[in-house]
Amino acid sequence: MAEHESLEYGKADFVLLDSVSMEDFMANLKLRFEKGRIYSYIGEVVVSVNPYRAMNIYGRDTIEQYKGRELYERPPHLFAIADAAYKAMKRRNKDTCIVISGESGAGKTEASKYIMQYIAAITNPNQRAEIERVKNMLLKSNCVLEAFGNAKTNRNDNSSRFGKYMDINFDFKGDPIGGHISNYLLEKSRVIFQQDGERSFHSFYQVTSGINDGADFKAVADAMKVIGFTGDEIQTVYKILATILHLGNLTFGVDGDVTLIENVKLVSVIRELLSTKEENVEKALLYRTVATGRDVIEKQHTTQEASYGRDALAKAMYERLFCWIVGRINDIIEVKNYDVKVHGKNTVIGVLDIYGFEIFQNNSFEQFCINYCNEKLQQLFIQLVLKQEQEEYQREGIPWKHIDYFNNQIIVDLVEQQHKGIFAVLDEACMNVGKVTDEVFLQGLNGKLAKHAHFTSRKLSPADKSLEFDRDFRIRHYAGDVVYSVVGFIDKNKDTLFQDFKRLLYNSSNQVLKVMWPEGKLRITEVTKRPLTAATLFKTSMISLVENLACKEPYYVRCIKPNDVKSPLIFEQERCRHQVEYLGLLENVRVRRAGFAYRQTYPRFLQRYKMISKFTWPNHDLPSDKDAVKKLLQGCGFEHDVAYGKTKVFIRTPRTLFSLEEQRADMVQRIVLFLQKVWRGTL
Ligand code: AOV
Ligand code: MG
Repeated sequence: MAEHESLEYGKADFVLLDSVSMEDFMANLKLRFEKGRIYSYIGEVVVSVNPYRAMNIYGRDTIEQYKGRELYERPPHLFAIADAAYKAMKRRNKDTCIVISGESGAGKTEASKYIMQYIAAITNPNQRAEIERVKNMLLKSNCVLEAFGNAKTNRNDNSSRFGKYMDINFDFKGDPIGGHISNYLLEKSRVIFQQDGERSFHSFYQVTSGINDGADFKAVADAMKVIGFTGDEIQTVYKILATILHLGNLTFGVDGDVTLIENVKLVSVIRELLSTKEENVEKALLYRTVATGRDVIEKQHTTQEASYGRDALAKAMYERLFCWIVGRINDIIEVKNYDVKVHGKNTVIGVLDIYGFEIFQNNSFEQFCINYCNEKLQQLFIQLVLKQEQEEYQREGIPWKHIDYFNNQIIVDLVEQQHKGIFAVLDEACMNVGKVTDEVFLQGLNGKLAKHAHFTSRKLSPADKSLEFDRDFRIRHYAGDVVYSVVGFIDKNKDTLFQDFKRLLYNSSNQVLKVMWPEGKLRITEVTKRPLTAATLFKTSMISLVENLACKEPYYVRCIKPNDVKSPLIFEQERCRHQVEYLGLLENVRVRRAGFAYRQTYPRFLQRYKMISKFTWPNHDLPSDKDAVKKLLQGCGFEHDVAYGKTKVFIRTPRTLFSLEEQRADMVQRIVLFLQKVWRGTL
């Protein structure tokens, strides 16, 4: 295990600690951070601490050091795990994924970019032009998505406000031939409202060319060109941004009982940007078409309704724009049928970079979704790393003392369970025909979740003065307590956009804009289906994300944020300890330490290694494959490092496996030479 690393930097792998207590873990983590060793391992899991300074460890020379090496041959690094995922995919034809988790600002997005850069750097040794083109587009897509999907928050200056999962497809040679991006719930409310000290999405400052953002604007426009966006498309993107900015300045007033737009000049500007008729823009902003029985009438908005409609339009246009950009990138980078024919079956490496767990002064529907997403990923980690592992030892009859951990399934259920989960209660409240308010939703929660250990509200704990009546509920998340304000939950979940706006945009003479709004084709009388709620859509997408990850071979990066002030020097002990605790890292070390790095069924193990022992080569005459494997491993002197289960042999350290591999390679070589001699008759 990276033993060449001097001990003055602490233990490179937490599994090697003399004793596994929180104190020992923290001392090692702190020492390594202070010595500039930001990466460590727990077996094959990378633990990363955000250095908050430029590190000279991502260059070409470092890449060369990791290329094709085994994990424990070099000091811990993201590159090592990227290489491991790549090797597993290439050698064993397996789909793999790299799951990056940690709270907001911990370094997930930076890690995902280094991983992609590494994969790009080690592939396509023959410099095939088509592959270089694909690689370039995959890398450039990051720049575009960050401009439109990231923003400055009080936790992170470049905070991801959407979840991103990217598959990279490889051909049989192991070269990237395409990719696919899935995006999850963009925090679109940011378009119209930001908390104190925060900003809207980077893209808006780039078009208005603020101090730092002017140069970025060019970089993003260039990246879009490289990816293959047309001139018309890029222009439309900036027209949409400008429209949204103008909508933000639009105000409504009344004259008698007529609602009107106060700054009419803006309407002309918007009309021009959207290539629609002036009166259409004005009408869509002030009236709503409603179907009453067989009649269709134009109903005038109150100023309040008009403002609501304006904001909904701004948010929807931005969200639609973002999804359209992702869709266009996918059109271009997607592996085409033709490619599959040329390159044969392909395998993928998926990289997941989502928005991290966050707690703000005021937490709303968006934080609720983001934190639920983090609960789902923690659950996946528990399932794959802590639970299944231990269950397998028990199933195989390996002596095993159960290692306890906090299972957050109870919180996942609290949110997503049918009928009584928070999402279900929210959807139910939104279905009500009568007066639907956020308070009604909170009452629903109080009724259904009164006894839940991870849920509370002022009504349920009257003594808790930190919670407001009719407004707050608190969830005990795996990563900490969060108070959510129900204000806006109903609206955000229903996510209503009047059909008049969709028609307006669909009827634009700008073809790029038109294709973003296909449902604008429908007349009000043809709109019959109630759209799915935001909560239902998000829940469904999270469940399918987890299913997708669970069927791949997972690699983990666990990111830790050392302090709240973005300092490269401060290692806040308590803050870090809390993260180590909730990420379950100590339990991870314990399971790993007591456990085994490698396992294989007896027949398959023999198939691979039988040539290294005279008892098993070419065939064994022992009563069972299990006995044969025992004999083989005894012969090699590895008895101390293995355990024999009912159907599988378990090997504790990777070094033993490595040594078996070396012996095998050696024997294969000798067998080949022997056969050559037999052929030539020179034996
Ligand atoms: P996140 O993705 O985990 O937060 P980022 O990856 O955006 O966090 O990291 C936040 C900031 O920390 C970056 O903008 C860098 O300034 C710094 N940083 C992170 N990793 C490194 C590194 N390896 N080397 C140097 N600086 C680094 V969020 O998206 O908010 O959950 O939602
Ligand atoms: Mg991020």
